[in-house]
Amino acid sequence: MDELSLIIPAPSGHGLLVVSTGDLAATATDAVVNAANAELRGGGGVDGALHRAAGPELLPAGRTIVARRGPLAAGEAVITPGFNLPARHVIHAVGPIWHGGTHGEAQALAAAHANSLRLAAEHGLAQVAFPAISCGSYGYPPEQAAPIALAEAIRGLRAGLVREVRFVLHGQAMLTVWHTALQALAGQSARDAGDAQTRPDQSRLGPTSALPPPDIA
Ligand code: AR6
Repeated sequence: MDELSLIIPAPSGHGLLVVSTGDLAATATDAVVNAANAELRGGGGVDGALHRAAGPELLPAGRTIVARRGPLAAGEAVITPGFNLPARHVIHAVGPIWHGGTHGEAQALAAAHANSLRLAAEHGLAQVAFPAISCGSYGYPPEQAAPIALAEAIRGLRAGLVREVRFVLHGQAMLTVWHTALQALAGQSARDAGDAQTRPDQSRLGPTSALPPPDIA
């Protein structure tokens, strides 16, 4: 599995950002984030994969939450147990449907990530694994989603909300997009070098040991 990781300074010690390919439904972590729909009614893509692996209890767990508080708006997130998943919890985040980029998509995508990390912190969870939210059926261009997702992950790690954020992506093409976005984010802050380092031993994707630190706070 190709994997790229970045160490992020945090209030106590450091946080770790990992970008890899893989199957989110097979990822052992404190919480996986589901790219859910507003009614938490299950679906295709990563949602379908998580429901299949979690077993039949996940659907009613989500439905109970929606019955209590109503459908989720884009950008909102709620949490359930992981049931039969290797992950202990599922954070169900609703990403925006892409309508051309002028309908608040970027703000909603950022909020979906930020709210997921806040929820993890509130539940004392240290590790969170995300898919490429909105980049499948919801049609968000991955090249535009990746910088937003990564920036929010880095922001959450810097704030010490969680200790590890992992992006588990489907396919090499998506991994390349995330990798490129990470390098671009880091490049923006090259002048502030010195407060983050890559782990070159885990980087098999290119010149990542020279990656300057992101500074997107
Ligand atoms: N592990 C990691 N990533 C995956 C997996 C997996 N097992 N399966 C798919 N992906 P999507 P969205 C990738 O469509 O765009 C559902 O029906 C996939 O290749 O799952 O937010 C929901 O119920 C893509 O890159 O989520 C909603 O109605 C990324 O995950 C709607 O789709 C996200 O694709 C949400 O659409």
